[in-house]
Amino acid sequence: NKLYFLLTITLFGLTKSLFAQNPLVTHMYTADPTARVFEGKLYIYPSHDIVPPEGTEAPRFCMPDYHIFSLENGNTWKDHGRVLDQNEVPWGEKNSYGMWAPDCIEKDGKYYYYYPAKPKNENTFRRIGVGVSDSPTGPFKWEKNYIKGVSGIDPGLLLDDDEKAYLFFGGGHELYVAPLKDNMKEVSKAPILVEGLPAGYKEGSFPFKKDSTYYLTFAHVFADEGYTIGYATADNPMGPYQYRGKIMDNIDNGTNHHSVVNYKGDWILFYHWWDVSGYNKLRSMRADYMTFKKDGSIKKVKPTRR
Ligand code: FUB
Repeated sequence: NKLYFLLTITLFGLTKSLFAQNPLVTHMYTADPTARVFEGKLYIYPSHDIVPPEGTEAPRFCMPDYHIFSLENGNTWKDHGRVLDQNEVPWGEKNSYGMWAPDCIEKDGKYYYYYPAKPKNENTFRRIGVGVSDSPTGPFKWEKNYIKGVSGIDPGLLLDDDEKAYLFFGGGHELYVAPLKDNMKEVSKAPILVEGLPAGYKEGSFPFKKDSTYYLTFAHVFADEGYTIGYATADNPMGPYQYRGKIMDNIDNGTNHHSVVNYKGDWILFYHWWDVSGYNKLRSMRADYMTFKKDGSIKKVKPTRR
């Protein structure tokens, strides 16, 4: 019995230490990690920060492409390589280094990857494109045009229990939501402003459902504190939402795009910081466990320091 107890404690400790290794990868800079569990396997769809190539006029963030990661053997993050380059976006402006936070969702055995990019021949900040694949790691077949009627950044996808999908997007202090058609490539209704978010809502949104409550997490900026992660809940995916508080205090990171998943029964918050580079435009993805209280509220997450 004593041996069994010791073994259980050890295994529990090992499992719990998976994400204590922060940042998750160090061979490249990764930001805005959207984590997803597909068929029991954990994937991350982050964006990619780089040092601006010589001669490139540095945009605010220098982001040329996307990679996909999966967790292998419970402890190794496999880089599946470049899944989309900025110059392969059919409707995108070349060399704009504007491949910001993406998301990926599965419906009926197909994987849909959503990403923002700067459109060509248009004075619009970002449009959102989509690609489809039979595998969570691609290759994806990229749609020739961006999603009509949608203009913004930070696509966040929700697939409800009734198989209806919703696209959240925005940035610039406003978040919008639109239901998607069954083809997952078009909105079925014009986007509406998400109601009930607090003053200081900044960007990003990660929608998910738990116990019939819809949760939205987002970057929330306080005048005296800077970027934090906040959350709101609703009875309906389209809102109105009610602000519930902070999940993470400011960690002096400049931005805090993140996601939440339930992996093997544990809730995990994926976020980024710049602990490798020392510069907040060269970020590194991280993860820490997150817990819910009985009333559905979320306990604040303290980032693991190495
Ligand atoms: O990484 C580029 C942008 O910064 C993201 O789209 C925002 O959410 C913020 O993290």
